[in-house]
Amino acid sequence: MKKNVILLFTLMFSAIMFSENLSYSPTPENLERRKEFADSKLGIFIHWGIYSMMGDGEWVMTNQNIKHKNYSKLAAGFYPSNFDAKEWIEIIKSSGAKYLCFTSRHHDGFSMFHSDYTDYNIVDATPFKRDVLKELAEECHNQNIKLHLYYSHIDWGRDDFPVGSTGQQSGRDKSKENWESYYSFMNNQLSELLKNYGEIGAIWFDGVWDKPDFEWQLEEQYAHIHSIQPQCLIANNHHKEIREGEDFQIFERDLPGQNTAGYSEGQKVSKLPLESCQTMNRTWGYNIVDDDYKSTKDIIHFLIRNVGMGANLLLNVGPGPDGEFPEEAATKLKEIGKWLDKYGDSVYGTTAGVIPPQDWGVTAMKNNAMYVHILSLNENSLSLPIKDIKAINATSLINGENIKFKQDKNGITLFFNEIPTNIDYIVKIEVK
Ligand code: H79
Repeated sequence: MKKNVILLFTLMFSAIMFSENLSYSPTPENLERRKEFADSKLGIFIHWGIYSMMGDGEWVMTNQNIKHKNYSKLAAGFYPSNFDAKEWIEIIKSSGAKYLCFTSRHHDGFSMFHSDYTDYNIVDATPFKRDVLKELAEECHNQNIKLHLYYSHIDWGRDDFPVGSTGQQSGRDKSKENWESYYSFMNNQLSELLKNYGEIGAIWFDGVWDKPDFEWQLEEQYAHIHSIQPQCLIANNHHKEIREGEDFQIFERDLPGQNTAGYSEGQKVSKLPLESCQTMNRTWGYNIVDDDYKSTKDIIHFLIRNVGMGANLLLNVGPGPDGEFPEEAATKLKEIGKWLDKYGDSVYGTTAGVIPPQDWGVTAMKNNAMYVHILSLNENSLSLPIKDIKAINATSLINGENIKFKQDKNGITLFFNEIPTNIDYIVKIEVK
C-alpha cells in the first residue's frame, strides 16, 4: 500500500515536471521583440517564387493541375533580371512599414535561399544563382527593417512529405512518404534560416490547415527555433487557437475575431500580439491579369481598423518574374507612407482603443493620449462613451485646431465645424 502511494506521488511529480518541461516561457529578449512588433503596426508581405513566372498566383501548380516534374522546370528559366534588394527595401520603407515577411519557401517547396538540404533552391537550380534572401537580409539590416520569414509546412514536391488535402496532382511517389525524414529536413532548413541570415524577427508558418489532425510536432519545432534565436517570434497561420510556443497570432484576410473570409472560424482573439494579413489586389503571388487593387483609402482604413484592435497589418505584394514590384503596388505603398509620415504618431506605438471598434471608426491609446480615428461619420458631432477618463483638451491632427468638446457622466462628445470627410479624421484627446 505504502509503495503504491509512493509510486503514485512519483508519477504525479514526474507528470508535473514533464508538463513544465514542455511549457514555454518566452525570454526577456523575446518579450521585448513582441512589444517592438506590436508597436510597429505595418509590415509588408512578399510572395515571390518560381510560380511568379506563370503569372497565376502562388497556387498555380495545384490550380492548373501541374505535376511536380513539369512544374520544377520553371527553376531553370528563373532569371529575375531587375531584382534589386536595395530598391525593394527602399520601397518597403517608403510605405512606413517596419518589417518585411518574405516567402522563404512556399507550398511548391522551392527554397528562395541557398540550402544544403535540397538542390531545389534559387542558387543551385536557377541560372540566377543569387541567394536573394541573403541580399534582402543585408538590406533589411542596412535600412533597419526587421526580416520575418514565411515557411510552408506543406511541400507539393517532396516524396517524403505526407500528402494532405492539397497538391494531390503532383505525381509524388506515395510509397516514399516519411514524416521523420521530412520533419528533419524542415528543421535543418530552419537552422539554416536562423544561422545564416543574421537576426530573424519572426518565423511565419503556413499549411497546418492542410492536415489539421496530423501531429506536426510543432512544440518541438518551436523549441528548436527558440533555442537558436530566443527572440525570434513564432507565428502559425493554422487558423486555429494559439498553441504553446507561439509568440503572436495571425488572422488571414480578416480583422482579429472576424471571419468574413472563412478562415477564422472559432479563432478567438488571444492576448498575444496580433497580425492580420491581407492582399492589395486579389492574389498573394504575382497574377498577370489581377488589376483588382484595393484603393489606398480602403487599405488605410483596414490598417486603422487593425490599429484600433491593437493589431498589425501585414500587407502583401507579389513581385513579377522580372523581380519588380507591380507599379500599382509600389505607388500605393508610397501613398500609404506619405499618409503615415503625417499621421504616424496616432498609429505607431499605440495600443487597442478603450472603446470597442465602431461603424464610424476606432480609438487607440498611447501614453496620455487617446487618438480618435474617424473613418466614416455622417454627423458633425461624435459621442464617446468613456467614463473613467478625463479629457484635458482635444486637437485635430488634420489642421492642428482645437476641437470643441463636452464631458459629462455619459462620456465625451466632440463637436466639429463640419462633417469630417477625410480618409481618416484624427482627433488627439489629451487625457488623465
Ligand atoms: O500564402 C498565402 C496563401 O497561399 C496561403 N496563405 C496565404 C498567406 C493560403 N492559401 N489558402 N489558404 C492559405 C487557406 C486555404 C484553404 C483552402 Fe482548403 C485550401 C480551402 C480549400 C483549399 C483547407 C484545405 C481547406 C480545404 C482544404
